[in-house]
Amino acid sequence: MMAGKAMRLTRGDALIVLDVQRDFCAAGALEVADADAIIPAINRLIEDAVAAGVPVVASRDWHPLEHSSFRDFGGPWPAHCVQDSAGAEFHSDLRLPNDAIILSKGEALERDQLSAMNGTGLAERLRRLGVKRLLIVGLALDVCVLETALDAVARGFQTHVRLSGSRAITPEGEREALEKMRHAGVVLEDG
Ligand code: VGL
Ligand code: ZN
Repeated sequence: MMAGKAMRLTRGDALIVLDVQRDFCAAGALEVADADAIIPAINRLIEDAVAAGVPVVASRDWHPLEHSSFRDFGGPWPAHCVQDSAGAEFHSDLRLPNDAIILSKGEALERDQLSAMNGTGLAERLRRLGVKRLLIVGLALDVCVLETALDAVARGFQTHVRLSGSRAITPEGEREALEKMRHAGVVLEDG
């Protein structure tokens, strides 16, 4: 895999932290293996972002109780990140700044919304803030991170994904996601 150099957050950047919620972490309803291990790296990036005056965006998967992505309602996933449930809370070790931009997704009953950059207004909001380059971390690498990164590139952002701040649901999913992102021009940072 081609790996890019780890970028240093500076003016014109934004840090995007995707779905670091209890249901995707240890003992969660849709547990991603080793997810808890990424939290210290993400917290360090948040500190860097705050020090550099860079916006921090945190998305959360935020599903209604009978969401169509849940197995009981014809979807591929076990029920997860149900609105206002404990599993939908951000991991308690995640240290988000008070002025983080919190973005909910997956609220519509009949369709899933895996990308934080499709139908959320995020791209426009970041452009208004003068953001041109994104550093993306979070869960899951082969689902939300993949879809968000591809949308970000399509919307003209220089897009980096830091792999030490992300984990995939499956190894095959990870391989495919890395290939798709690399092909689209996403910088995959292994630092
Ligand atoms: C996600 C599976 C189901 C994600 C959301 O945010 O990566 N994955 N719903
Ligand atoms: Zn979901």
